Amino acid sequence: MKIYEGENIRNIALVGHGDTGKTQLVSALLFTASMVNRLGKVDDGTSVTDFDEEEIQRKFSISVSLAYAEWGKTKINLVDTPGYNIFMHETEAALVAADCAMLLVHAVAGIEVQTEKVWGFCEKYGLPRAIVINQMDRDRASFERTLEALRTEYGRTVVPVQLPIGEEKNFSGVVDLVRMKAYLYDADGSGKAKEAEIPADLQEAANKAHDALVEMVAEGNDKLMEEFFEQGTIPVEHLVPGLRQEILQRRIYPVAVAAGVLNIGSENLLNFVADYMPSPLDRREVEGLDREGGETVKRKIADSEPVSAYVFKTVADPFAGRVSYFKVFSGILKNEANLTNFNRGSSERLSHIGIVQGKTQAAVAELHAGDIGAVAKLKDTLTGDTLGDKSAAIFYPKVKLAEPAISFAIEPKSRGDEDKLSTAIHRMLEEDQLLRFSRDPQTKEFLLSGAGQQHVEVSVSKLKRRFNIEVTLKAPKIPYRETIRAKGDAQGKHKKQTGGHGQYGDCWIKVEPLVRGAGFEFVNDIFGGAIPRNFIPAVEKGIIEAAAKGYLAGYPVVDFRVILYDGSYHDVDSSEIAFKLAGSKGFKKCMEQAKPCLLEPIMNVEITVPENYSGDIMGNLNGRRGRIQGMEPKGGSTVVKAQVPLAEMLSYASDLTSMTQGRGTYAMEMSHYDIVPQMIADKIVAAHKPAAAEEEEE
Ligand SMILES: Nc1nc2c(ncn2[C@@H]2O[C@H](COP(=O)(O)OP(=O)(O)OP(=O)(O)O)[C@@H](O)[C@H]2O)c(=O)[nH]1
Ligand SMILES: [Mg+2]
Repeated sequence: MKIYEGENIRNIALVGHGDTGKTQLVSALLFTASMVNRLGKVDDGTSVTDFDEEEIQRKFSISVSLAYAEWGKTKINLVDTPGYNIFMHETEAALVAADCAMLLVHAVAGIEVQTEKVWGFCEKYGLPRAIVINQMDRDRASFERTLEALRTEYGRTVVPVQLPIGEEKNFSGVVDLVRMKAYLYDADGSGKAKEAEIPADLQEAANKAHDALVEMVAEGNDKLMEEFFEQGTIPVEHLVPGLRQEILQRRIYPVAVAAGVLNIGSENLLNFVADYMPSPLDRREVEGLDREGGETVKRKIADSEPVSAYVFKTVADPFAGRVSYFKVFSGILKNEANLTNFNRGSSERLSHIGIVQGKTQAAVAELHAGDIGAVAKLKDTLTGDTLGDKSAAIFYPKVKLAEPAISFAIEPKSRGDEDKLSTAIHRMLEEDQLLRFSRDPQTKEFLLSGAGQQHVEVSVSKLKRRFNIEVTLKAPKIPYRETIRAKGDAQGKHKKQTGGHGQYGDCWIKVEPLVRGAGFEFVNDIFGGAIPRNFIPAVEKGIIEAAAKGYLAGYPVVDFRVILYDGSYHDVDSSEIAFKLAGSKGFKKCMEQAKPCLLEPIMNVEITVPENYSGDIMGNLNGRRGRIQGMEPKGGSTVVKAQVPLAEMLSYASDLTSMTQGRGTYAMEMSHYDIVPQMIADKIVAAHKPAAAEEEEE
């Protein structure tokens, strides 16, 4: 395997809405560059980067995959990312490894919800980007309409560098607007093009587009502007570096065209990436911290610096074990290197470093600053860790992702699988940063949480396929709470005098409501030793324990204050346990007076949908006891904000998918508890009554 220097490397992430053809285009580019010996197809399950069984079956990308194309003296590292809303956390986490992006836009559908989302990611991470209007061969594909939409949304710096030759079924090649040449593609999908003169019927449009491009490049560069004024144009040898510079500085977003399935445009795209897109060295430096939570320091992206690498992804392979994908930010990483994991203070040996081509890896002797690689079997390195030369510690920032929006209760199908389940799930958690596994302290259920229903389902499917563990998924129990709406005042007395040693504890307590979220407060208002000081914590403990068990339906009682103000004791018979029981009894008696009620968790929900669905979405939310908080347009979409009870949201993902044909996206966040409407509360209480009754009285 050839060794590449940073300036000859391109790290480009393919991003875009689901189904725009990213995975297909990667396979086309790889075939064109002779990296693989056939044109892989997503539809046949033979693409290079959707190799996971789950992806082949579902025909969309679930996780980020890597590939590389050797093109002339350049190695182009291709990062294929998912465009499906619930897997966008994968996409975001991998963008750290990219230095630029290829944003795919569907030639029929135009700008879609996730187009906006990934545009936002590119802004956030400062990535120069090229836009590819893809699937130009489809019925109703339109370059002009799509370009117009892009310019309306992202401004006049969105400038074509190519024009399509033909559209829909006549799409057969591209015009390169820099060199003013036409490239006609073979119909056999080889991805190879023949250079030709620009077709006569496109000449005028090409001239106009060329001039517009030249002007745009000149606008950002005084020297080129002068040249442009003097000569009325800019010669190609100046236009190429000028355009490259403008792209790098994000003053121009070039637009190209392609059809991945037919492999049209691939050669031009590979050339474009090699000639115009930035190398990792163009960033010059990268920021990190000198220690966790410490000061910001900068590291030059150069071979001459001490070696450092950031792990941006971990794959749990049932055979190879843990595989870590990393980017070398500085220095030269040699095979067999011993590096320090700064985050964990441990040392790691990187045996058999390699570069990744879909599901396979090729060994390399070394990787230079800016390159991307992989290594298996690191001891304790996980995603987000920095490895490097012991003498030059640096901590690259971890990517902060959104929190899971939905949880399901899971249970292994066969009883003996509990231990196996937890081991397997922990390997999957290493791989998927948004997946969470926890045990609800209240309901005792095991919970698997993710970005959406399908995310959790895919994880369950992986558990079965990779680790041979079958689980059942259930909607989780909703973590209701109980509270009080009025004051209460009562005595709790525990007295037993049966033979020998008796038990005696006696307290008078008041309860009163507190504001939402206040939790529990205990006030000791005992004067004159009515209860000896050493027994007071026992009273409090008795109340806390009783409150945790709930009064109405077995959910913890929250947001109330207890004031212990009187009591009595017995010199011999009083004990901690007696006062605990007294506290618990006092609390229950107070509850009788305090108008107890149920509280339910309310989520803040933000839903982004194509404009024409917003009416349906609002109607549906109203039906779910939702309160609409606001609605605003964003691109061609509408963002609806609402507060909706969690209980009503469990089945929402699938509803939303069917309402919007899979194009919707939403985020949820638990925001507060509010009182459950009486009718629903009655049902919940009724459902819990028998269980609650059993526990009564000690
Ligand atoms: N007609 C036509 N179909 C295409 C083209 N590119 C991709 N497709 C089809 O569009 C569908 C989606 O392609 P993918 O490559 O999986 O799209 P993606 O952008 O990777 O989708 P996600 O992984 O879900 O984000 C598949 O059925 C492809 O065969 C194209 O250029 N022309
Ligand atoms: Mg894909």
